[in-house]
Amino acid sequence: MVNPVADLPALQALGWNADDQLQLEAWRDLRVASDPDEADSDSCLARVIAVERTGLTVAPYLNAPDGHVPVSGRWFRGDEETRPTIGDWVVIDAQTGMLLDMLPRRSVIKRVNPLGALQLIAANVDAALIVTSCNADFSLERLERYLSVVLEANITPVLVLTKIDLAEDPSVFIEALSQRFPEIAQVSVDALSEGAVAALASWCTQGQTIALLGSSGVGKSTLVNALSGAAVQLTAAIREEDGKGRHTTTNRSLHRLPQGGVILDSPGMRELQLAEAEEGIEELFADLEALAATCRFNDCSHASEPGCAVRAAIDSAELDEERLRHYQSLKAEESRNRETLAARHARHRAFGKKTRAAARAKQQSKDPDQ
Ligand SMILES: Nc1nc2c(ncn2[C@@H]2O[C@H](COP(=O)(O)OP(=O)(O)OP(=O)(O)O)[C@@H](O)[C@H]2O)c(=O)[nH]1
Ligand SMILES: [Mg+2]
Ligand SMILES: [Zn+2]
Repeated sequence: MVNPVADLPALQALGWNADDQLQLEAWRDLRVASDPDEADSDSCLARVIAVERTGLTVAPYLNAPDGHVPVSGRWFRGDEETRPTIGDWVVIDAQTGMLLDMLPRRSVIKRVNPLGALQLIAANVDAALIVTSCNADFSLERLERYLSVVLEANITPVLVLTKIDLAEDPSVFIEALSQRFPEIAQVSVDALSEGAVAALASWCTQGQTIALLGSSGVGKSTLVNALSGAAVQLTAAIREEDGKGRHTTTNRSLHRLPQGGVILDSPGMRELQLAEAEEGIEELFADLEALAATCRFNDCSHASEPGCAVRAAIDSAELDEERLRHYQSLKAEESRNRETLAARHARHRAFGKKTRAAARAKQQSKDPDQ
């Protein structure tokens, strides 16, 4: 049975915390209930630090020197949500080094990828640094997307504004953020300066897993390097012509920080299409939701209905009309994507059933006694 006490310092160096311990206990209760022999098995815990086509890289490195854990087909056949992703805690057979199981996640960041499929970005994250810079990347609408996804996952969001040294007047950006997102923690930095480390230190302590999210070129890897005190990630100048990044980082990776936490660097995203984020949107627009609840009609579209509290708030300049538009379009996108994903999922399952039935039929025709 997994006994994390023996490995505790190694696990803690990878971000293991009290919440992970609770997840382990929940998993253990389930396993022992379904298979009492499990209590005697020889297995250990590790964290997924990279995902490859043929398997996973985990740490601590166990008996495989490079930490590579081959993964049997069963893990890759299933739904995206049941496959291990970066940040997952997995149970490994101490003898064979094979993947046995995965602990239930305490948080997961997901999106719909450009091909329209669900993609997990990271699991078991405590704080997400949503990075934007004082240039053309800056978009309140984009930040609302990231915030909806992060709040949905019960992860603490932190808005990080970089390149304040390059802006003529950074206070314009800083104020726009605090005005639009008064409840969300916010820091503004020159990511190349010493000050960046101090500004982010409180989120990077022992037991914390931090994920960096944002477009290409905003300075995510620069922040990893600043916090690490070493050039662990490649960075590159953005394009002169349009200020866009060059997609320098191409793989997700997890790094230990001298402050005790671990940080996930990820490739800049061209767009963050919402997967499941209904509650995240509702949390981000809680004031609007509360207003809408006082409209005369339950199904008020806040267009021209009588007794519309949202319209009244816009008319009295209490509410910015742009926020209503963003809210409505995020809600519509979210429900559209949810329906598409559900349909995809159903097709996928039906296809799996059909191929299994065909394989069985083939087997039976070979073996007439069956
Ligand atoms: N002056 C200044 N330059 C910065 C700052 N942050 C990042 N940069 C520069 O911006 C460029 C892009 O930074 P990266 O860290 O590579 O950006 P990234 O977000 O990791 O980009 P991808 O890996 O493509 O997603 C580099 O040339 C950095 O040196 C900042 O706060 N001030
Ligand atoms: Mg990068
Ligand atoms: Zn209304």
